[in-house]
Amino acid sequence: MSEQPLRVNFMSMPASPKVMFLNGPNANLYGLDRDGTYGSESFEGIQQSCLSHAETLGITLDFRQSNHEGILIDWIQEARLQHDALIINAAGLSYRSVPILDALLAFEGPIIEAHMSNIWKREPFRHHSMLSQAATGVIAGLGVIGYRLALDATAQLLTQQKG
Ligand code: DHK
Repeated sequence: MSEQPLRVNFMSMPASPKVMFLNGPNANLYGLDRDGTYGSESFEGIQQSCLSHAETLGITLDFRQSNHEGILIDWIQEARLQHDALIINAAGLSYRSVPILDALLAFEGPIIEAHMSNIWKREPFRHHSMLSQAATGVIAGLGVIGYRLALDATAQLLTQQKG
């Protein structure tokens, strides 16, 4: 079976939609443990890959990382006013942060929750993300491929929303 190319109708997307991609605690350490759960690619490499993929989709991407819950909440509130969609990997905060959930619930555009690892294959405390309740969709277990898929999904959701 031949692979279907991704079709995004750029005509019906907002002119260069703005997407915020938030990364939570310890994401800056990705790649340091080559045999680890998150693969060998550095955080900077992952960021670069997402930025170039976003460019091919016509998306203006704001890719950020913080180890601090309050900063992530401030950024989600900023996105509420300035961005069309949100992609978030809140890392360990996914399982316990009511304030991040509340901030996400106040965001009106599409939200994709992304995890590098398959959280359901790991320890039980990672099996329930509180944030999924606010997410349009969840992608997990595909590493940086999942991040690019999150961008593809966001582009398509924004197209549908417009059309
Ligand atoms: C990243 C983390 O840092 C963990 O705390 C989460 C998530 C999983 C990920 O798979 O990207 O449990």
